[in-house]
Amino acid sequence: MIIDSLTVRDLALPLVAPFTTSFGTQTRRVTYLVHVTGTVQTAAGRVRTAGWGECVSLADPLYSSEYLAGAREVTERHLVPLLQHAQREGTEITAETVASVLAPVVGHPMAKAALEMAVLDAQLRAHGVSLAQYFGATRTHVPSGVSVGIQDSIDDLLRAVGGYLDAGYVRIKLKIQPGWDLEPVAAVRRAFGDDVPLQVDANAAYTLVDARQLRRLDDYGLLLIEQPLGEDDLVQHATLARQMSTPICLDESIASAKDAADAITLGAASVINIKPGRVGGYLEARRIHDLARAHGIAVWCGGMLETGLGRAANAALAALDGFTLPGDISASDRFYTRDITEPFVLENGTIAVPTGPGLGVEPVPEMLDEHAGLVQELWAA
Ligand code: SMG
Ligand code: MG
Repeated sequence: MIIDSLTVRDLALPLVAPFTTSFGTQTRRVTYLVHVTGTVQTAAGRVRTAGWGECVSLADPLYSSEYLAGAREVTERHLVPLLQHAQREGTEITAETVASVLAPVVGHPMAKAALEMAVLDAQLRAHGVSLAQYFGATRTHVPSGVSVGIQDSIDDLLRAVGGYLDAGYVRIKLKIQPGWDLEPVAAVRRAFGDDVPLQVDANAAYTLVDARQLRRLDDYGLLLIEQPLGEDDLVQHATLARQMSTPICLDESIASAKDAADAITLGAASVINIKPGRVGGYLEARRIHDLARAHGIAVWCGGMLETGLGRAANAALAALDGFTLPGDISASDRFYTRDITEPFVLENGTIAVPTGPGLGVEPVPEMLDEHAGLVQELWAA
């Protein structure tokens, strides 16, 4: 496309309830949205178009080294200028070229992914193609799992899990940390039985010294344990994988298709959580899906408390065949009283994959007025 404007807007949405993980508690989702406008050459001629992106970075560098103010800053000072320079020099900015144009900047995958998402949305809207079609995904609905934060008590946990099961979620993920692992898992199994698809996520809260404790989780028939050890601990994850029968799934450790290849080669993961923001965008996410599939490694789509924009894109990605496990793609009301798009709702334990062009959803202007900051122009027409 030929970009003629790019703006960002800060956004802050309150969560329906605090969400606690091993690294901290979120009470609201703060992020920024990217909006890009321009023209695209199509079979029908040159058409005007626009697209939305959403940054999945969290406010503080606790889940990843990337954090929101840094992502916003690198976008303004480095990434958008790279796109402008490339366009001036005659490189067409498309979803397929964004990553290589931005490659000189080291790191900052979430900031890069937000830009790529906006360009991809704009490009597909111009061509009248949905994101799911673009990926080659055929499923119309994706199974919906829910991530349950660390609670103040086992009673609170059982109430939360019971509510989600009643709502129809088809898989439960419990956040764990040292001191909150075996007991909550055992309590959920006791209360809801052995047939509930159940998995845990430690967000890197353990070390290999804890191997004996982690191995005790093998008694509970978990689908997987997600990111027990540190982000950089691929070799140690491989060691742990040989010591326990619960499949190891990596989240924070996988920042690219190359990381996924390394993890598979080392035996550090038998399942991969794919988060497009964490790996620099939906195109790299798609490559990880393809790579994992070729190796017989299961993947599922993770979540970063996305608004309806990111939720729409994640649903489209998860509609690909290789996503064989339910993702963290819950209904909008799991986190938000009111989403910034039309809400995603649970239908028989699934989320419908949008069918409209691009993301297939758009922010409701009234919600932006209420929850977004001023429009900041990073690339003026
Ligand atoms: O969007 O449903 C969601 C959140 C899922 O647990 C979730 N995400 O490590 O997988 C993860 C976490 C990262 C964000 S925690 C604030
Ligand atoms: Mg995780």
